[in-house]
Amino acid sequence: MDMTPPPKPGQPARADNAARKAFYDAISSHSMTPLWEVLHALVPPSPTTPCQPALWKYAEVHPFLMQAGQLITAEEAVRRVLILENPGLRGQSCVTQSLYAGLQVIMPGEVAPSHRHTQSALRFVVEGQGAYTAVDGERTQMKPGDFIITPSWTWHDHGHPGHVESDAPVVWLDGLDIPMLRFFDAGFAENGSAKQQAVTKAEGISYQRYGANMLPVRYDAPFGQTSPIFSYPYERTREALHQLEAHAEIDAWDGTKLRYVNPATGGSPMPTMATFMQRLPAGFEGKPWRQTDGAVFSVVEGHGSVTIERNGQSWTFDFGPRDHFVIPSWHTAQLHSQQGCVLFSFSDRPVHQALGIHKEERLS
Ligand code: GTQ
Repeated sequence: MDMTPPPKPGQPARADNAARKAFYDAISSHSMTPLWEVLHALVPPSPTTPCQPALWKYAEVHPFLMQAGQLITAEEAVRRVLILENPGLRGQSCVTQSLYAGLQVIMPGEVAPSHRHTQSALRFVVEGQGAYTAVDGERTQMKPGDFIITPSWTWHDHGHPGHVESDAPVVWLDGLDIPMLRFFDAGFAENGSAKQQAVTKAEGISYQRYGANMLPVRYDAPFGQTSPIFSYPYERTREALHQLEAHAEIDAWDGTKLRYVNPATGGSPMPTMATFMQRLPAGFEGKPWRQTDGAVFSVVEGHGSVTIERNGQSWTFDFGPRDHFVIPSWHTAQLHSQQGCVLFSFSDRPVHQALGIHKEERLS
């Protein structure tokens, strides 16, 4: 005998599973689905990302970059890049849900032809000398550790005029907001009519105009919300961090960490991506933290390790120069370094901040 009490007036009877399934099938053919089956996943108690902690050791990546250099020219490829694809997001060309990262290689004598797109790009130079990138009529040399910006919708080409026989390939990390623009369906792109854009400005002119803690008197934001500084040279960043480490307090979580700024706004260099450089002193045993912005790291100098934890799972990555790793959203991370090291990183933090959803916890 069914002991279930009869439904009270206004309350439906508990449908059995078969009846529910039939109902879901019926509404499915009308492009509808019940919220109550997915509510928990849609509104999780804390971020549940498919993005996984990941490490790319340069010793493993480098031979493939050189092989790519033999397989296809920069001109044919347009951009000869090996995408750093997050193992939890294979097939999506992204390193986190919102960010793209890749290692681009250019050989002496090559040109990566001019184009422009609404996606913003950052270049972080990993290895080699002699290549340049051109934006808006100005070229800048790419030296290891330099952080270079390609603002949204600006013509850009890359080249390596070096001698084919004696000069080495140049490799840099590309960081782009490709997945974000894809999410918003806001991507546009165009190829240039000329392979290389005309050089109309003296090299370094942007840095003199915007990089001396001064701005033109009638400042007109040449790239909208993006920083007018084209290249942030490593020698300046390195010296600042070196002096701060020697003479100022060292943060227990970050070591000595600075963020790159748009000098006109004090905000991030690009509207979608924040960039950072930090130095961990020798013997550093960092405290754990977590933040909603998943971050991509490029190791500049020295060695260390990062321990990452989430829901009882843990990962430890030992890193050295030119290695790359990812700390996903809301994963607890701790940095360690015996000998000291310098780390570049970037994330989508400015978007979290603009939306008022950025969250960071510093644990002890
Ligand atoms: O250099 O313009 O890694 O358009 C991906 C897309 C680099 C670039 C990438 C791009 C570029």
